[in-house]
Amino acid sequence: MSALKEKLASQIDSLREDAKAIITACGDEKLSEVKVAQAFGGMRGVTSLICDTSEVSPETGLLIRGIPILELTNRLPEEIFWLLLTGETPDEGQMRSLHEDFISRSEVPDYVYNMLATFPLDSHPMAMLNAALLSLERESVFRKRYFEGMSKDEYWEAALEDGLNLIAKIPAIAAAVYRIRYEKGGLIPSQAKLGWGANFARMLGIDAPEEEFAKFMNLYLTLHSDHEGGNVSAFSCATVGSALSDPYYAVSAGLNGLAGPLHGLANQGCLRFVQGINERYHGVPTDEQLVEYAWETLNSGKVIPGYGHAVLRCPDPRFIAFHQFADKHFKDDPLMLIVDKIYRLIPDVLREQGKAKNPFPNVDAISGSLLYQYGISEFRYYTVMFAVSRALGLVAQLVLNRAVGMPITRPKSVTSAFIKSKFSPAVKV
Ligand code: CMX
Repeated sequence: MSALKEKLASQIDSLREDAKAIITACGDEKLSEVKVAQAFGGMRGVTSLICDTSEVSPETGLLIRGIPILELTNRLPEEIFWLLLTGETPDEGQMRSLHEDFISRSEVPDYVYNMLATFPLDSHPMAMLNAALLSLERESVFRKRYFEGMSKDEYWEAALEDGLNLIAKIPAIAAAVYRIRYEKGGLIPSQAKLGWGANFARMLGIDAPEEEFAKFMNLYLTLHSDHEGGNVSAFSCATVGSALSDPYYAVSAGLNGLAGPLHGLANQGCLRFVQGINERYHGVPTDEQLVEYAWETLNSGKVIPGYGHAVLRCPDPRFIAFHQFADKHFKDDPLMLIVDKIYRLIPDVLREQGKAKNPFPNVDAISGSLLYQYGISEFRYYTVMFAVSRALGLVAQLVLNRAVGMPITRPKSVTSAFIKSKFSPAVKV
């Protein structure tokens, strides 16, 4: 048994007992109420989910198992995965075991690459990634064991098997998407012993200083790994997984949500925004010019990409971590100077406009501009990198949900006619 499975196996009973004890002790307590406006408003502010891997504090941002993300920026993504799943940081032996486990599972079957090669070259890289993950579903241990009659107590083990296989393979698949979609030449063979993030960085074949780019990639993969349970990707993955669709279906569903411009795709929108400013003003604009540009954007009905957040009410610490990295490596680059200026000036513009509840940057305000520094100019690919990282959180949440026996997600809906007749009988239905 791998060290991770052993660790989880030792925790499962108490996880289940805890969940039962909580429901017995306070199952009737209210977490929140739902107003009509919230039912029409994407359930914003409705507290109704359990997620133990991470939480997003509106005032301070992401905490992974209670640890602020800014204290984890020197950790490898594999360590973060262990932490997300078990609530503990792995020791050296446990890390070695996880590393070896990923190496042993990393080979991607040829049919996945063959299928990717048949995609028309105007396909979206996120569609290619998700199609590849779905094609791997034929390998699902969860589905096979479910139909062999696996007991409910074993769901987590089978979900972990699929999840580990998926995580071990996703860097090579994502790198293949990049090289095939953008005609970068042959695939670069995996060297899984380099580590999950460094191997991904290498397989992309980017012309950048290898050690620095690997370091950046590890930071990137750590920062995007998880963001509690209610964001579109996590919630979609949990919902599909709750039907006992296997992890390939569930993770793919989550990553499809990540492809939306209001979620993961905002990173490419933000880089376009920064480049638009650079082009318009032939470099870094004056403060007045930047404010003018922001107002033009807002007045034309567009959002400022990379700013605002459904939960956060502070500068995203993931933005801060990237900002510190940029400061060290790309301090005088014009795009980074613009990113910096936007950070200084845009919050006041958004405050003055008075719509966005959070005028501060989220992680997408800078991540695309950093990728661009390393010569990755294919905007549409950026979300694929986000997806590689987010797979860690999605799998961790999925395994824990199966471990505690979370039932199928099924909130109740009502019709708008019901709402009118119940709360506003004067309004004609
Ligand atoms: N620029 C302009 N207007 C903004 C804005 C921004 N960056 N952020 C929010 N608003 C507007 C909303 O569009 C909304 O306007 P309407 O009332 O006209 O519909 C109003 O402010 C209130 O929105 P909110 O409650 O503050 O924000 P939401 O929870 O509805 O939406 C988010 C959150 C992220 C979708 C929104 O801030 C946004 O569109 N930001 C730009 C896109 C972005 O950066 N997305 C990445 C988010 C990170 C992630 O989850 O991946």
